[in-house]
Amino acid sequence: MTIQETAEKIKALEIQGATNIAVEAVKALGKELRGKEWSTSGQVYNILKTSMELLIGSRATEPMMRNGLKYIDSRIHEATWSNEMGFRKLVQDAENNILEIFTDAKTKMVEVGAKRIENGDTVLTHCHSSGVTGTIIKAREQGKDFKVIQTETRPKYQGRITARELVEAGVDTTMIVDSAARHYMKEIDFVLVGADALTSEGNVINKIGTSQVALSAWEARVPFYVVSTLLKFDPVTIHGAYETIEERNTDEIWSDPPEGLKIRNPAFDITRRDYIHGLITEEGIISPHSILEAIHRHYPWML
Ligand code: RUB
Repeated sequence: MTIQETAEKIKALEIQGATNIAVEAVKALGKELRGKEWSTSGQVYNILKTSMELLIGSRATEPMMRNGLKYIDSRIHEATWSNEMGFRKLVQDAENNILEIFTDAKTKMVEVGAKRIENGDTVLTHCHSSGVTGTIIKAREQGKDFKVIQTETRPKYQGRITARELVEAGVDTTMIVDSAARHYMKEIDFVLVGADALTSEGNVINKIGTSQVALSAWEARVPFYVVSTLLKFDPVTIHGAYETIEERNTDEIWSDPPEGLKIRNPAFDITRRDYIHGLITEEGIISPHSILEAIHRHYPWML
């Protein structure tokens, strides 16, 4: 896929979920850099800059994509190369390395998360997170018998992707409308949701509605876990910047509304760390308060 095709698919949610977005963006950047004609390093930096801008602009709230692309960017800026072959190898190595970092982190995180699920549990999830479905499917593969309740996730119904994956894996799965989450909370042992962004304060940004689920879980004393690799951390939040919350086209909510009606369609919301029992990460289950130390330990290149 070209950079343009990848950016369009990301924008249209044909590629969705922070991890899938980051993986496809990294692959598209690698392909573009390896395939383009250039004769000076200045041209290379230009191709790099415009390609990154196009991908990053496709969704505003995706630090894992930005971290992955910046990893390749800094490897290119740090290195010297004398010919096209040397440059292609440099790009291929950087791409392979970051994809390996993504895969290793996710594999470890899923192992940790799967241990948390026990026979007889009922788990609630919201939207579609490959980290959450990976964790649930791993627990199922380990022979555990449990139930999942999952939201349909308006307006784009990503809950259907979750439903398909879980049913295919033989998980006992029940779909509910988003507004029924509070109603079922008394049946839930714990909540598992994914993350698009982790901030320096330990707050989590995920699909719109996540913070309502967190509040109802907190009120009902149900543990609320976020399944996220530390690669979702947004370094600019250390310096005071707020994570941008993407606002999407209102057609997704109502394509022929009455004239004069205002519609808002934020894609994500912020769940404060106070409502989060733990972050299930590649390092283990950690408190949201300790995110910065964990980043220093694992990914100093991100800072
Ligand atoms: C998806 C979403 C997911 C996170 C984490 O929103 O909120 O929970 O992206 O996904 P959208 P993963 O459908 O708008 O992209 O665990 O796969 O990284």
